[in-house]
Amino acid sequence: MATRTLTNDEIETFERDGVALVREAADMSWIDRLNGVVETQLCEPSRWVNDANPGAERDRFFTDRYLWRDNAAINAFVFNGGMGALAAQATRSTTMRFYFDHLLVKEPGTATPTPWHQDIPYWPFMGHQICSVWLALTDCDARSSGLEFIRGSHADRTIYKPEVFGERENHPSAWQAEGGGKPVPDIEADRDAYDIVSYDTRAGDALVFSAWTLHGAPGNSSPDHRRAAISTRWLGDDAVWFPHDGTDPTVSEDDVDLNAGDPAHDDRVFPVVWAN
Ligand SMILES: O=C(O)CCC(=O)C(=O)O
Repeated sequence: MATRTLTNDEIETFERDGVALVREAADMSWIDRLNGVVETQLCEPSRWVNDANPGAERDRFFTDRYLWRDNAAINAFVFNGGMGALAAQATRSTTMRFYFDHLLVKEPGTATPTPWHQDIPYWPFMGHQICSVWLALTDCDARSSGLEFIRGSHADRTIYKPEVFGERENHPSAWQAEGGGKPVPDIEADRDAYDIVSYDTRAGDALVFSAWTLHGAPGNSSPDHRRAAISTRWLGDDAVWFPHDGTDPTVSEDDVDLNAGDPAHDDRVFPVVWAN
């Protein structure tokens, strides 16, 4: 299948809402291959795993990330799967560098929500052409942990304090304690006060969203349906290296040839995947 491109309407939606749904962003051969990676990682996770209930077939919120260097399928997807082109179009960036990949799995009967949060404070970057492409690997709706967003929450450039995601044993830094920013408001306590948009997605659909957009997801209350996705993280033209306390330790100051304020021009760590 030819690489999907965004319509003007999808780009304008992304700019206005901070998120856009992209139907049929990846074809089923990618979905099958990536679901194979999910199965493998569930059994043999990387050092960057977060797993609330190892080995369980139910009630398990599992994430693994930064696999692109060692996993051939993820590497192929990053470079050839077309997600970088979507990120570039959405942010109107002339180049798109890759940051990291993130598998997110909720087995049936996983009550744990994904807490409301914004991605930017977790990452050692600053900029507004920074986004994620969350690709559904299974069909999912509100009952099975479909993603929710606060529409337009990227626009006022507020930075929110990081939230804790499940267990954090594999993370050397105490992210929540160290992170700056405003506390995320208690959105669940007053959902009607917010412009919440949620999506039913089919496997192969993607959600492209700004690193500044507040988002979260309910638990997976389906009795028999796994919810799996891969989020790829992307750095556009204006992304600059911004190391600070409490960021994701997968890429730290020791790993890059950059000084604070530099563009993300370390090709070894943040390869250019798309260029106009
Ligand atoms: O899939 C989820 O539950 C959370 C996804 C997310 O927060 C992200 O991709 O940034």
